[in-house]
Amino acid sequence: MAVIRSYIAETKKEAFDKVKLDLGCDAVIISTRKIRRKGFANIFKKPAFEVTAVSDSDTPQKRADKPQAAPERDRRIETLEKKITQVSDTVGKIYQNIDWLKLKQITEADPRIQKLYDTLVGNGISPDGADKLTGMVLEAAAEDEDLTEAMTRVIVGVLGEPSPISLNPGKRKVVLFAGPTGVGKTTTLAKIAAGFALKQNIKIAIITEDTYRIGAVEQLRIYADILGLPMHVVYSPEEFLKKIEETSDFDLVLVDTAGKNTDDTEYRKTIRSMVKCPADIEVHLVISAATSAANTVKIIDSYSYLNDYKILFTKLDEAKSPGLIPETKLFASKPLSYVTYGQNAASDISEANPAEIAKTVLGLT
Ligand SMILES: Nc1nc2c(ncn2[C@@H]2O[C@H](COP(=O)(O)OP(=O)(O)OP(=O)(O)O)[C@@H](O)[C@H]2O)c(=O)[nH]1
Ligand SMILES: [Mg+2]
Repeated sequence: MAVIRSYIAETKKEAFDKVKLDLGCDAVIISTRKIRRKGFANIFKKPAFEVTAVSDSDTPQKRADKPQAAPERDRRIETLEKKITQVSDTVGKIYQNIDWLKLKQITEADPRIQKLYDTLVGNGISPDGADKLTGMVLEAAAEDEDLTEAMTRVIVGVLGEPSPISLNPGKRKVVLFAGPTGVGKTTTLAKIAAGFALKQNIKIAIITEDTYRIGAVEQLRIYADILGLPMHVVYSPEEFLKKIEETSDFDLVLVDTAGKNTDDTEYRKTIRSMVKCPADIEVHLVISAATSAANTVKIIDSYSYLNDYKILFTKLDEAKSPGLIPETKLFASKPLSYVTYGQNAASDISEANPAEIAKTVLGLT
């Protein structure tokens, strides 16, 4: 019975050698072609060669070519032959299961995917992040779809639905800003307070537990005075609870926290006890967009003790690109709230806009 098998190798010669080894010198080559191996890791590799050959299994070359040998050697060769046949059968099965249509798309998409990858990396996404995003595009892109459009769609999807502060009439909302030192927690709180105070007729109060840094209370008091808002300083979780009770008739209570190393166990304890208070507290984790991806992973890790929070990116004006935002969203499932891009207290803040972020990251703006 005739046997038809395919062999894949880096070069044509290697593929021919495999044919000879497995089917013998009598095997007839019926096709050779360049292929790309499946798997995203192989996209940028050189194409491989696939050679398909046919042979009469009743007259294996192996036996004809074989020099007369001792029975022991024959036995070992036979075992080896069996093993090779098994391996080549397995390879054949794998080959049959390859999604050729997908592979064709990948092959055709190569230069465009490479270009997208370069753009992402050039705009602050790590090689790993760019790998993930381009991989997602290959999965998500419809046939003939423009890949930049598909990538925009993928990034918008990764960024998810933004979740800025929303107020329910008659229900007070407490919003707490946490995050590493100097990222802009206090300034952002003032920006948000200003935005709500100017646009809506609502009662706002400010609470700060940042009695740690010199000048922190004064800094916030200046903002509170300008906006005409009451401000309370608390020195312990108990005092915080008391103030939360006292501000129950407010619409929005904004809480500032001290900037400390996020690994600081005391800081963790403080935030945890504040969040545990009976009022429903919405935490916004403030991260500077100029932070490195590696440090952001650490920051997100150090907040894993909180079930729920939103991520707020500051200092986009200081970052080369908003690449850190989709990068972060690849490993942190929390929703985005706001982005800030300057030191002006009343402006330089807006709700996170996924389409805009995606366009900037793709160099389309
Ligand atoms: N360029 C730029 N600077 C900002 C932005 N937001 C805040 N800043 C500046 O960053 C510095 C620190 O801001 P703060 O609001 O004090 O930061 P913080 O997180 O409260 O700091 P700590 O309380 O000390 O942890 C200030 O000089 C702010 O003006 C921003 O979006 N862009
Ligand atoms: Mg502060």
